[in-house]
Amino acid sequence: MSDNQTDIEFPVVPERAQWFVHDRFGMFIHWGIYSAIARYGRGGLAEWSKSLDQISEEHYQQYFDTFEPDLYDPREWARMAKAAGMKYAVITTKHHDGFCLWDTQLTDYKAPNTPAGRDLIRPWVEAFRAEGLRVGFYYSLIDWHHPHFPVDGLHPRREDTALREEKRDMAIYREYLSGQVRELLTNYGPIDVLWFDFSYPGMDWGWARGKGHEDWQSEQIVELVRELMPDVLLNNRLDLPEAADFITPEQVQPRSWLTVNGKRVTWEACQTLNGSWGYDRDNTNWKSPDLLIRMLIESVSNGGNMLLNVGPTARGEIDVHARAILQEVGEWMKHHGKAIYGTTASRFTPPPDSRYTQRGDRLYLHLFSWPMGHIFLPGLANKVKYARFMNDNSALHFESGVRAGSHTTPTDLAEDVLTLELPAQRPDVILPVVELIL
Ligand code: H79
Repeated sequence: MSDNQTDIEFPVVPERAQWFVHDRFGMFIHWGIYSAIARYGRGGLAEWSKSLDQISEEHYQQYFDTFEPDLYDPREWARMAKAAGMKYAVITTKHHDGFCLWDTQLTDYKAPNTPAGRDLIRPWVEAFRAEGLRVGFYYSLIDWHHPHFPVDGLHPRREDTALREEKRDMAIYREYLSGQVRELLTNYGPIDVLWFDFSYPGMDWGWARGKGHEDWQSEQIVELVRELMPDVLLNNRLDLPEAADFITPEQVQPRSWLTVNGKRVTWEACQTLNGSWGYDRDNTNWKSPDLLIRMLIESVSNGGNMLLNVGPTARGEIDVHARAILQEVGEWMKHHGKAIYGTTASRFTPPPDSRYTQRGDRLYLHLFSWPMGHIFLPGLANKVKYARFMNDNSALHFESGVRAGSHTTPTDLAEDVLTLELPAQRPDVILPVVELIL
């Protein structure tokens, strides 16, 4: 195309999801009694320890009996999330081990019965709302504790299970599941996101197969959810694509706008700081703030969100490493948040080693590398009114066309190029961004 605009068809975002595609950046929180195991599991999934290490119910009980999160201060978590530039948060109300952080009436396997002695979700919701953040509940469909959750290949200690497989009745578990969803959507005020995890009908162990929408009876869950909270955003892990408000690539970084049946959809990449969701003491695979910021930009420049996880310790703290990373990300977001919030993919094609995000007449050029002297922006000749760095609003000079005397000019540069001059000194920020006013 002559103006170098690619032919992006932007999906129509339903009213209830508009805040979500505006806010772009959220905090995922994985916290439970597995946080005390803190063990570098296979694949780094410390929260999977019970299954990965085949821990018996009896052995696992010690983490329940000693759960003493004396430093738990959700207001501090909320302040950290906000300072990092995050606009919403999603917490594990129950993970696969079946332990519940709230005061559910449907099981004794809950925080109030540990030394914690109270509902840990209520103050969390209050704290995050008080900081102006939207709140979401993660809820595990999988449950390795419930006596009627049918045993499969992911289940720990198959031979240990109190109720033999043939005595397990999925209908009883389904009642429990919907009862808990009802509690979560009834007792904590309006909830913005409901994040179910996960369906696995493709997994087949011969003697058992993974569970999907027929097992959960997902249609009924969706019906209940919509009756109780019409505007809550539902993720796509109920194995019922048509009910999903957004899709959830996990620990992968999409590099194009994700589609379902050929149509662009709302999506959110969930990512870890170090490969583990639950706190993982001996894990040192920390991603740098620089990499995390690139991942965020990669998501937003392709029309997606990023949900970045922290795994608080069993004392209830976000540990020093995670805290330091969040602080640096927040420092960048303070200056560059305008290039993230309310922006999406651009129709313009960015030059090599850079990305565009755009909101109306504001086009943001994220410079993943630092070219010498100038950079050519295809398709932008005579389209830019003003250009500046975001960190200090310092103006940048530009010219339509290829600037005379720029020796690196490739011969095939189109006439519609804009030459943007860059100083020799790269701005002292993790990742420099130029704001172009069209
Ligand atoms: O809650 C976090 C994870 O614990 C959960 N989803 C995020 C948000 C999750 N982890 N892995 N999965 C979902 C996908 C399943 C991966 C598996 Fe495996 C591959 C299950 C069996 C093979 C990893 C390796 C877990 C067990 C063995």
